Amino acid sequence: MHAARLLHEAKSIVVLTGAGISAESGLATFRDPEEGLWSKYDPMELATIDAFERDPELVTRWYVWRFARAQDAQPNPGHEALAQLEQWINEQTTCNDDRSFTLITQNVDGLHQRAGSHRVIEIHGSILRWRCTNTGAEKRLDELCFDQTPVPSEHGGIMRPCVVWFGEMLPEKEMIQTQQALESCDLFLSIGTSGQVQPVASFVSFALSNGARTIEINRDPTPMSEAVDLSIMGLAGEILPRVIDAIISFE
Ligand code: BV8
Repeated sequence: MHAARLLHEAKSIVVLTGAGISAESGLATFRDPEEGLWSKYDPMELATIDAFERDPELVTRWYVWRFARAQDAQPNPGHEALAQLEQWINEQTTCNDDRSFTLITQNVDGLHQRAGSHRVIEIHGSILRWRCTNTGAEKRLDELCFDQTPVPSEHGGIMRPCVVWFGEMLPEKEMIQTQQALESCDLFLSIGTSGQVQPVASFVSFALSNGARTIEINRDPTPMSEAVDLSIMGLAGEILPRVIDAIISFE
């Protein structure tokens, strides 16, 4: 498989994932319609500071519901394959064969870490961490009580999820880590993202301009499908395990 050969030869791999990699864990993506209570709400409208300021109770309840779904979900073979790839690269890295692996995710569900991935940059934050709107003091979600929503903080504010909402800047530390990884990568693999949200959607162009080879694995065509070296249409949970098995079989 061509993708496996490119990944096997790469020295510095950057993987970008979007909501599509969690779809086979049963978590709705931003563009596939949700069922039930939340189907009448547009995630693009709810994931904003304006929505939170307008109706903090509704937005808090939405994130509590999304967290409960994420907690009940299990990492799928796509998540597990990426954790296996990171482990394989770490095993290949010796003193004279310096390889690196970086996983940048737009997802806030924590499934990559639960699958065993370690070097994960949560470029849009995480619903597992919440912070006070007054002081920024953070607490883990399991330290909070959601009997009352929005959740009052100990500092006279209310608690919000540590996610990046539309209209908010991306976290500086994660952006610096991302830029460093993109500058040095020789292979960029995009999985399960529609490539609609900036600035993340521009990462592939940045990698291309730095001479990296580029692969996309996605259920549907995206704006990057024409630009990448290899665009593979299909389900991440089916394709990624086959790619990783092929890489390891090259040895
Ligand atoms: C910023 C965290 C600077 C929260 C998210 C006007 C005013 C303000 C800003 C803007 C503006 N106009 C444009 C902008 C910039 C804006 C933006 O890009 N808007 C878009 C809508 C045009 N971006 C921002 O605001 C960013 N900040 O620019 O700061 C600034 C500041 C002020 C003013 C101007 C500029 C912040 C963006 C971050 C928002 N937060 N998430 C939460 O999760 O609740 S975004 C959220 O949506 C996700 O994190 C992700 O990034 C995005 C959803 O995209 P995907 O993950 O790709 O999911 P999607 O459903 O779209 O696609 C899934 C794909 O998977 C599909 O292609 C499908 O085919 C595929 N798939 C499905 N199943 C499978 C599969 N593939 C493989 N296997 C499967 N089984």
